[in-house]
Amino acid sequence: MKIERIVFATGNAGKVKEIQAILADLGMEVISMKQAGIAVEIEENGSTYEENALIKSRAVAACLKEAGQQENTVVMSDDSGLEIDYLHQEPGIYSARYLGEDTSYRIKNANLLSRLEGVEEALRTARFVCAIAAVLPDGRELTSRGIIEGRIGYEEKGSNGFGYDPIFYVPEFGCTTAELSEEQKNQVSHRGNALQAMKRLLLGIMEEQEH
Ligand code: ITT
Repeated sequence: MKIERIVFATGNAGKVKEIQAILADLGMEVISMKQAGIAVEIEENGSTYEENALIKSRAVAACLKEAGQQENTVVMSDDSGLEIDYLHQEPGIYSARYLGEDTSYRIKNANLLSRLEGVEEALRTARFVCAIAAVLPDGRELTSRGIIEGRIGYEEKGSNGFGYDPIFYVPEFGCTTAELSEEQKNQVSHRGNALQAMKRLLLGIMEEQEH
């Protein structure tokens, strides 16, 4: 089985940018589902990040198959979220839908900051979680997970990244993930960790097929 192309089942432009950078060293074509000409509404009704990621990858793999375009192609997707301990791991798997899918992150971030008003630093712990799911050309499925631990800051800071980055403070760096360069964020992020693990799984499988 040859793998020459990765189609990413995501409509989130912020993710696509990070994913293409993290997977660049595989030397494969990495494109979004939109770039592959696929537009499909996917209902993310799983109860875990892994389940939702598999739902997205399976849906796009089925579309590619129908279009006769699945040859040598791996479909991958990312399901991720922000878990705030003080809020009982909210917004979690509902991170994109929190306060409504079309609500700006200015409003979502301001809302979360206000829900943590007066909460002391030690209780502001949070993490970004990312599950990656892959459907291989032969139908096999793989998943991986990555995490980055941090704290919710006291105000929005930084303009890099996307989503909740301006309120996610990483103590080791002394700044938010929106203040890190894309390269720095990808080296330590939930998405970077999950994709590095997925890369190792894929390289193992490609090698296994060669012998
Ligand atoms: P797709 O399902 O099309 O991939 P989505 O944005 O709906 O895009 P998710 O359902 O996985 O994706 O929701 C993930 C949300 O979690 C995302 O929209 C952000 O709000 C948040 N999030 C995940 N990773 C993040 C990161 O690196 N920085 C900031 N926010 C992040």
